[in-house]
Amino acid sequence: MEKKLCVIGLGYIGLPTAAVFADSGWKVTGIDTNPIVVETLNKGNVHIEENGLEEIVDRVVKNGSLTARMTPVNANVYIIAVPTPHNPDLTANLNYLKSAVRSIIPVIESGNTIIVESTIPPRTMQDVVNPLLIKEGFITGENIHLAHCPERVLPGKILDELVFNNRIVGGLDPISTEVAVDVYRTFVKGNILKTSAENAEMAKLMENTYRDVNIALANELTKISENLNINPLEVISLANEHPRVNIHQPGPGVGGHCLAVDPYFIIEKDPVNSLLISNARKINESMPGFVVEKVKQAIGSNSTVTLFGLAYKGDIDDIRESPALKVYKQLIDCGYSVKPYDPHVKQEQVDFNLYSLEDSLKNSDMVVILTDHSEFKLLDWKQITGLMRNDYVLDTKGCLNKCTLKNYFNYDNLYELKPNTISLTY
Ligand code: SAJ
Repeated sequence: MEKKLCVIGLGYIGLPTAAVFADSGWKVTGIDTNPIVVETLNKGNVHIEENGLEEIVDRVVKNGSLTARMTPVNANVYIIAVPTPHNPDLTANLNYLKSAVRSIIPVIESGNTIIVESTIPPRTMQDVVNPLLIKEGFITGENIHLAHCPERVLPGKILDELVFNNRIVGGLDPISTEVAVDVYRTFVKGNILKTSAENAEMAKLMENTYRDVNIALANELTKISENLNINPLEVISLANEHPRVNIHQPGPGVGGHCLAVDPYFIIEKDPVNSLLISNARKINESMPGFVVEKVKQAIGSNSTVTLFGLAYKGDIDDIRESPALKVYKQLIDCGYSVKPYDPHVKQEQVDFNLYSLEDSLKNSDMVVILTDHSEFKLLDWKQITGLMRNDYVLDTKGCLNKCTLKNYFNYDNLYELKPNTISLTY
C-alpha cells in the first residue's frame, strides 16, 4: 500500500501523531484550520509544549515527510484528531468532527481508510460519522474503511506512549478493523486490541471516568477527614498498601480535556443510569470552591493570594478545564488580590496578568499550590516564604513532601485551619 496519510487537526494529539507517522515511513500532510499552526509547522517549529516533539518535528519537516496545509489532500488514510468540546449544557459538541469529515469528502476515494481518534460519545461512529459518508455514496466495509481508534496518551509522555501503549481499534465492520490495525502496526509496539467501534468509544470514556470517579472518592475523603480530624493523605497511603486497592490523590479539582469532560459523554447518552458518574463530577467540580473556602478560613478576606500553577497538571502548559482557573476566578470574585505564577504557562494563554516568581510573592499572605510542577518542589521554601508578607502555604497537591514550614497546610492538616484563629501581619 502507498503510505500517504492526512491528519486532520494538529493539536495535542494530532501533531505528535502526524510526526510519529512521518518518522515511520509515511508521507504525512497535517491539516489545521489555524494558519498560524500551519505556518509554524512548515518552518519545522511546534506550537505546543511536549517532551521531544520539537526534535522529531524538525527532523520530519526537514526531510520532507511532514508538511502542513489548511485543506485536506488525497491520501490513503485519514486520521481525524479534532477537539470534541462540550456545549454549555455539557453535551458533546461534534461540530469540529462533522466538519472534519465533510472536509475530506471531496478528496476521499474508493479504498481509503478513515480513522477517528477524537474522543466521542458512544455510538457516534454509527449514528453521526457513518451517515455522513453513506450520504455521499460510500459503503463502509466495501469501498471505504471506517474505524475508531481512541487516543490514550498522557500529556508530557505523548511520544513514548504513542509507541508503547496498547491501542484499541474498533472498526464499523471486521475488514475496517483489520485495515486500521495495519495502519497502527507501522509504529505501535504495544498490543493492538480489536473490537467494534461502539466498544472502543465506551472503553476510552470509561478509562477516564474510572479515574474521575476514583479522584472524587479521594476528594470526598478529604472533606470527611477535615470534618473528623483525620489525615486523608495518610489514610490513602495506608489503604493503598492493600494489594487490590488504589485510591487516587485528592486535589483542587480535576482538569484537562479528558477526565473533566469524558464522563459527560456517557451521562448525556443515559442520564438515568449514570448516577455515580454524575455525582463524581459534582464532587470534583466542588473542589475549587473548597480550596477558596480554606483560603478564607486561613487568612480571611482583603488579603493577597499567590497562586502557584495554572496548568491542570504538573510539568505541562495545558490550562484546559484547569481547576486553578476556577480558583483564580472565585478568589477574584471574593475580592482577593490574586497573583498567579506558572513557569510553564505563557501570558498569551490567559486574559489576566501573570507574575514572575518574585513579583508574585511581594506582599502576599498565602501561596496556594494548585499544580505539582517539578519547579515548585525544587524551590527553597524558607526563602520563598521570607519574601512574603505572611508566610502561609496551602499545598493542594501534596507537592512539598515532609515540609517543616510553620504555616504549611496540605490536605492532611486542613482541620488545623480553624476560622479566624490566625493573625496576619500587615
Ligand atoms: N488528578 C487528581 N488526582 C489523581 C490523578 C489526577 O486530582 O490522583 C487530576 C490531575 O491533577 C488533573 C486531572 O486529574 O487535573 C487529569 O489528570 P490525569 O493525569 O489523570 O489525566 P489526563 O487528562 O492528563 O490524561 C488522561 C489519561 N487517562 C488515563 O490515565 C486513564 C490519558 O492516558 C488519556 O490519554 C487522556 O486522559 C485522554 O486523552 O483521555
